[in-house]
Amino acid sequence: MRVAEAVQRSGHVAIVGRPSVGKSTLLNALVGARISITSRKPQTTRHRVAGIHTEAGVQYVFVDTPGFQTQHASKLNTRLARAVRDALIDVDAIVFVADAARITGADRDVLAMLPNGVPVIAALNKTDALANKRALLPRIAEWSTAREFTAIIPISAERGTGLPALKTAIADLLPAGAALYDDDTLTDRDERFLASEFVREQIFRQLGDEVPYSTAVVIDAFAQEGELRRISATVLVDKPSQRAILVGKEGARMKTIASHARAEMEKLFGGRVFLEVWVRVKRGWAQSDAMLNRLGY
Ligand SMILES: Nc1nc2c(ncn2[C@@H]2O[C@H](COP(=O)(O)OP(=O)(O)O)[C@@H](O)[C@H]2O)c(=O)[nH]1
Ligand SMILES: [Mg+2]
Repeated sequence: MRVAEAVQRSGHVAIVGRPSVGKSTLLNALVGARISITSRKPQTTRHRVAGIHTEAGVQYVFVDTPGFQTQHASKLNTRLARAVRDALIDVDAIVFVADAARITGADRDVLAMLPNGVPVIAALNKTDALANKRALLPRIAEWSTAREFTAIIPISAERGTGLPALKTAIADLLPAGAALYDDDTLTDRDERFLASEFVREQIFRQLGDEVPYSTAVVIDAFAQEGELRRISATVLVDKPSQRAILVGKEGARMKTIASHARAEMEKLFGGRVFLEVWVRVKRGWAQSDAMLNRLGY
């Protein structure tokens, strides 16, 4: 554990925005570790995950949220929408993330759902992808009429641009108070949860459009033997055809998924991981309250 600096300010900061604007990438960049999974597909994030960052007398507890759901209606998505609303209760500040290149109706819908009385900072992300940086100024002007933001800050979560300015703006909004977590704690989630997320992340990254939304991951066993972690996971799918896609020809796709997930686990956990992944058909899991409870949604 690092020598504790005296924390004088601490608080919870929700990261919100429509799907795929880079909320989870931003959380990871702010924390300096990959704890929240990311992919090009909307709705990769399904759980509330807190990422904790302690620096210069300030402890930030960033809360990543699932994107507001529109497609794929199911009991699962009802629960995700509730998780987003719950994440906004009792936060000291909100970072509203939007794509610096465009403002969409979905952005405005998210903005309309934010509670009054909590200060909101707008972070205009992916500035690295802007062909013309001058396009930012009219966008900032446009956003400044959409709501009273404490600050509007252009950032690139992927490159780290603008993040010191964002942190400073957030720190100004946090109340005086002692640390809420040890200052070497990175997340409120345990390794078992993070392991299941890394498997899900690869499913989202390695597969086509539809199958990932029909999957969930259960950790059946998690044992630590010295520096080695032995992890056994099951991927639930809805139909046999999805299992075939996930497993791939002679198991090749599942092998890729498992080896990438294992590499991410080893990086975060800092020790070797032995990972086995099974695939099981469990019809209707996304509509089953009992299953959703067991999965922690
Ligand atoms: N070019 C660029 N892409 C980004 C940036 N931040 C996130 N992305 C990409 O946007 C996609 C969605 O990111 P993710 O963090 O999963 O979005 P979320 O759904 O809002 O959590 C991923 O492919 C990221 O790599 C950025 O600063 N620049
Ligand atoms: Mg996300």
